[in-house]
Amino acid sequence: MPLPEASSTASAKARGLLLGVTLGDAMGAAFEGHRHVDGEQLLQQERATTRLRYTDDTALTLALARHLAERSNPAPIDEDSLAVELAREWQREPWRGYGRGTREVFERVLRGTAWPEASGGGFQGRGSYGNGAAMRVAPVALVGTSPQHVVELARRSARVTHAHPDGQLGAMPQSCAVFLALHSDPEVPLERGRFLHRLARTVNHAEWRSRLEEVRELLDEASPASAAARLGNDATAGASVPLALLAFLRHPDHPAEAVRYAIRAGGDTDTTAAMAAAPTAARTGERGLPSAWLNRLENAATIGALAEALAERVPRCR
Ligand code: F2R
Ligand code: MG
Ligand code: MG
Repeated sequence: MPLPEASSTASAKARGLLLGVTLGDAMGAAFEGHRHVDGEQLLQQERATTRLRYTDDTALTLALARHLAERSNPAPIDEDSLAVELAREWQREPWRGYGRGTREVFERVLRGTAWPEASGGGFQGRGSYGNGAAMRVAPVALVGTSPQHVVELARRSARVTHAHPDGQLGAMPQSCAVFLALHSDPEVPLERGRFLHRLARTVNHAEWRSRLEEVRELLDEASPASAAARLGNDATAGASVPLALLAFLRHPDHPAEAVRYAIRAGGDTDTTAAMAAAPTAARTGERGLPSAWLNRLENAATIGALAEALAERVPRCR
């Protein structure tokens, strides 16, 4: 699957990816924890003119993006540095709404504990299976050279805070979806069954294969509420990444619709909307994002500039 040739396309797609994550997060933040979100509530949020503020999902995505931008292939992740950089990002703006487990990991890292111990010490030594590693993983798709490479980068980026295997596994299909969408041609309809098959083959884990199979079963008809009832919509990786993938696959060429679907499903809305927007906007590029939302977004220029720095690293083909 060749990457479109023009570097302006790589730039537009990278900008779409990072700005899409941020918009999904910021649009969903107002509803995080709501059991149901009706169309009227969502419309009010869309019509508002107030600044759109993002949360921990974006803050950590940008920290990972900066980490990747400062390093070169073939080893773009240094876990010792990444753990400290993520923790410092939390320390800089702790009010962005972080998960309790991740906050505790960051406190330990900033006290000087090495990341394997800091990450492994959470949840009575089981480690976190929260969705915090999956929600921030999208930028690894910009530097990865193949699906296998991307999921390995995802696992390494995840384990500095999420020691539980499911916390790491959640980041793998999410990163792979963003990579495949980034390298897809938006002029050619996405073959959704084939897309899910590639995800399942790359992640190669029985429990996640069955989650992806459930997503396949819901591709054509499920309402957001029934999808949430079947797949889950909470702050764990296993009960949020499948819903986000479904939202993307329901609307692979329309980031705003993917975001609306994820938010209407309720629960961890900032995170599922951010994760749904990442592959969708990586596929369409920035032009797929509503300008009315972008105009309200905090730090949009800085985020766009970071995306352009990473766009230079997107491989031309694989
Ligand atoms: N934390 C929030 N939102 C609530 C507060 C927002 C409020 N508006 C505010 O401003 O304060 N959102 C963010 O957290 C989620 C990402 O979570 P992360 O980083 O993975 O954290 P954590 O705590 O490790 O895991 C999240 C939950 O998963 C469950 N869990 C994880 N591992 C577990 C284990 N081994 N055993 C049992 N439960 C486990 C827990 O319920 C954790 O709280 C995103 O939503 C982000 O937006
Ligand atoms: Mg959040
Ligand atoms: Mg959340």
